Amino acid sequence: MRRASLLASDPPRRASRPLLQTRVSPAALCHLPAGSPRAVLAALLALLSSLPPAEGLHARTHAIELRDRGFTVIRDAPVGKQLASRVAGDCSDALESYLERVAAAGCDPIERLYSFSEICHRQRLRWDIKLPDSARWRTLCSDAMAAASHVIEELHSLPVHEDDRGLRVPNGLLPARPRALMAGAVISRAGATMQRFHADAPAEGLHARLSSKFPRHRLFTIFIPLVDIAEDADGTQFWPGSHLHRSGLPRYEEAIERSGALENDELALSEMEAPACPAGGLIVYDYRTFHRGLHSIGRERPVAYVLCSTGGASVWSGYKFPKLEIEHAHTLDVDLNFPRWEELQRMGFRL
Ligand SMILES: O=C(O)CCC(=O)C(=O)O
Repeated sequence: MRRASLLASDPPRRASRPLLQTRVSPAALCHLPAGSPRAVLAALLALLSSLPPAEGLHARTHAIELRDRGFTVIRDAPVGKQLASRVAGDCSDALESYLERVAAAGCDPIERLYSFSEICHRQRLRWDIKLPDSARWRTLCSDAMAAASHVIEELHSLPVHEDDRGLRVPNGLLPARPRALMAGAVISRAGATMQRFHADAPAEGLHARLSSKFPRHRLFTIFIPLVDIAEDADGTQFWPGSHLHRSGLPRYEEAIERSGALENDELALSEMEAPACPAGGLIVYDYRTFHRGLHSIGRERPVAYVLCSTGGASVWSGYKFPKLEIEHAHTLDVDLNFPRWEELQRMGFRL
């Protein structure tokens, strides 16, 4: 189902930051003395300099979407296609080299589940990797952070959503400026199946509970698709509004009661959205929002990500990637530590 009500909550009370008061009225230009090119030039320059930056123009709209729906797509982010496509190449190379090293350590890189400090394989043909440091990678991450930060800071200047209110903690006490915690890339290859729906921060967990009390205590993931994503194709699917403290959990529980799993629930499925996003655009989502990676359409799909926090929220140091390096895998019992997918399925695990 497409978006029902885009901006359901209160309109923001204050004007968006980039809307400058110094705007020169084009009508004023008509009153400049004739034959005064300097004055015309000065007025034109003033007019141009008063225009808000492109991302600023949209910051409030994205902030309201992120607040109310749990995700927003910034299609005109400054990351750009060229940088995205180069980093896509870097992802491919890094993945290939990790897979060779995993195989050399005695672990089948496709048919087994494993987690190392460089690469995790939590679903067949979908990997989460750390990118080797490079100027390109740093630029991509910092451009993405800069664009997303406008939106996130704007979000913290808005009234809190009705369904997300907890303690009335004065908003000024915790930092509203996002802090990057970690970065990596999720790469799915031809043959990857649909992920299960998941929230990175489950509703009963510590992060969600603290978020419900402190409006600035938030984690956000910034996804940067590195190839063009079409709507309802092989991108990420989100459940709008599922992050909200008061209404998200009851909606989830009702779906489970009706159908046993979100994946089987017609009503929930009809509400899901898998937005289009060009390579180098951004999808920013609240960590509590339910989502899943869709099945592959026969290509490699890398998506870079930056995890960031506001209000002092954090994740533990071994989060996602454990300390164990690929090279040390051979010291472990492979069957015990890195089970085969087929074995896990036989044992009843839903992957
Ligand atoms: O593949 C995607 O689009 C989403 C990946 C994801 O959510 C995950 O790996 O947890």
